[in-house]
Amino acid sequence: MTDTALSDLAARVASARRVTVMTGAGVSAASGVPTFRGPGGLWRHYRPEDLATRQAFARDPALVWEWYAWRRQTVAACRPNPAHEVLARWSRRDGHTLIIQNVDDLHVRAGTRDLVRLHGSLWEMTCFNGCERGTRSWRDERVPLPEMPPSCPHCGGSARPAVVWFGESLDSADVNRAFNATACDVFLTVGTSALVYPAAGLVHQARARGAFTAEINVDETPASALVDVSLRGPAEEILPAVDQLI
Ligand code: BV8
Repeated sequence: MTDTALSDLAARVASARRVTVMTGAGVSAASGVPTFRGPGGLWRHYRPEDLATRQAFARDPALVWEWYAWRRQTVAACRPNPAHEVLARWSRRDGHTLIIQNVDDLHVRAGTRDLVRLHGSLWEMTCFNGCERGTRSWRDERVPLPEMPPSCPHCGGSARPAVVWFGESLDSADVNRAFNATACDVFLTVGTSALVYPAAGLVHQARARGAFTAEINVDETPASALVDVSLRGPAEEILPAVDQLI
């Protein structure tokens, strides 16, 4: 990664009226949260896509809840890192939008404003049966959970994590906000493998709408060849470096 690429991105962010950033699991890696596809991404021998589905939960809610309890326990011991902190500061500027795929809420804990949370939160629950009052999510940050698997306080049925599972549609309001944010001057993706849709489609839309597009990732991704500049390195180092130059 050349200094020119770094200063070029900083100059673009500094002069932009509208900046949209989208993050993935890589932004929380330095905080100790396992990514999905990196080392430690596999829980026992299950692929996340095998557990994060309605079918998997219906088949074995105790197993799926054990996985989510493990992730809550892991994240509870983690703190936002410098990447989260830079993006929290940027979120206070006019014209900045942060779109996140992560469900660990570390961006929230870093004090980020107005973020678009596409895939929900590990710390919220809804009723799996969709009972009337249990459709609205409730927050539960207890680690460990006193009751496993947890039940819906309204109908006594199973509670589920308020996350978007594979095969489930995202909240249309979040998708609209994310789509509207692709009308920007700079669209920056940070720490995402750009494999999960519809999130992975946003950089394409931003490019089609004339935005300068950039990527920060330790590895190459399917988006690397598409974006105007791809900065190879850890987000917790590159974002503070860009921020310094603004
Ligand atoms: C849907 C919540 C409508 C749950 C998550 C089009 C084409 C192909 C497939 C589809 C398509 N449209 C829909 C699909 C199906 C599916 C999909 O995309 N499948 C993929 C796997 C091919 N999408 C869906 O099902 C979506 N729903 O489309 O509904 C519909 C309905 C029915 C039928 C059709 C359509 C729902 C998607 C949301 C799923 N829920 N999370 C939970 O967490 O338990 S997704 C979950 O995985 C995360 O939230 C995140 O989004 C994704 C993981 O991706 P990343 O965050 O990028 O993490 P990953 O580990 O992969 O990569 C980390 C990256 O960081 C790496 O590149 C690494 O190099 C880098 N890195 C590591 N360390 C660092 C770093 N970079 C910088 N610094 C570091 N230090």
